[in-house]
Amino acid sequence: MKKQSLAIVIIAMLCILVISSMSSFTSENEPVHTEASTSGECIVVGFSQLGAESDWRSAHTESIQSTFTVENGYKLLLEDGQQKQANQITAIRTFIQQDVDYIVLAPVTETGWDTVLQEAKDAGIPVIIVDRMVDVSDDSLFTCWIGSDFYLEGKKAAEWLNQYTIAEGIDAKDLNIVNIQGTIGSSAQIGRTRGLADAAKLYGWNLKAERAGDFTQAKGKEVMETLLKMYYDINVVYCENDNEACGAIEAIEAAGKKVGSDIKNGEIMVISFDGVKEEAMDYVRQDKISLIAECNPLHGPRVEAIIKLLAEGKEPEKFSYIDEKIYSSTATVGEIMVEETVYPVTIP
Ligand code: GYE
Repeated sequence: MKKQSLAIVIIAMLCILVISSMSSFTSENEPVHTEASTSGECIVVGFSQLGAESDWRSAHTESIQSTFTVENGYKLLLEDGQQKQANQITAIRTFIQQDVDYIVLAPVTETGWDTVLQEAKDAGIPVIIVDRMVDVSDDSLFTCWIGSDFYLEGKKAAEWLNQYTIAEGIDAKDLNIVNIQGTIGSSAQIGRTRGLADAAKLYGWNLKAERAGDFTQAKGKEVMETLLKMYYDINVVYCENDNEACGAIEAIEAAGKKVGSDIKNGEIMVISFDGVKEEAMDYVRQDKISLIAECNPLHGPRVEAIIKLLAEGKEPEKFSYIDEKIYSSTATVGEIMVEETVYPVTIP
């Protein structure tokens, strides 16, 4: 008898808790999809990561994992897309079936997301896009996006090169550049490739080749080996991430050539992106990489802040860009100006 009445009291208290949390929810604008959270359980987040191609990607995954922990009140469902959009689409459909509270998507390429994002929208599940962008006909298919301005990163790298050549008295037409690109069709590739191509056209640099290196060290090395055989006069290698840069350096050194900023004395200059891989930052300290335009992978806390806003019924910014630095091995250029903003050069 005693046990029975205790059980009734506990059930009653639980009901009061659930009802009060539900009413605080419906009092705001549009209630977001948070069934699990309103019943006092963990918030369920489905994260479709595109793969594990680089050190940047590992740091990105780690940032999400260490934010959405059970201790912080979350249940994280993580799916690795292994560079295939089809896998990511399957993951999103599984998250919808599982009725998660939020979907976080790091898309491998920009196009081809309309249908599956419509499905998530129809299911009333907010989708937060991180890192690369999606190119969809209707922006209401996702809640918001957070990441880097990849075109700006490319412009910063190119403007630094322009200032460097001016300071060193190197003629624009003597620059023979090859670009080892990232995953073709990804925002990071599109923006960084454009940043260089625009500058090459504007300043009259020879952009000898653009080849996909898939953001991996192995492919960066392989592509560089091929390019060195095709062009004898390369003096700048623009790598669209640090893993490719490390691979390219292996290839250059194996071919008996020297990497470094001293183009006038025959060194091959390496320019890169990210600044996450320790080996690459060491290469900047050794002047094996001359410039890295930073790309910040620590999205976990930023995504959590967005989820908290949504849970309060508030609207996050549709697009949030992260501020980023440039790192160089040389103090030749003290600062650069891009889009009316001054970026000081950081020497690590
Ligand atoms: O630069 C690269 C990674 O999309 C910003 O993807 C990201 C890029 C990053 O593999 O290292």
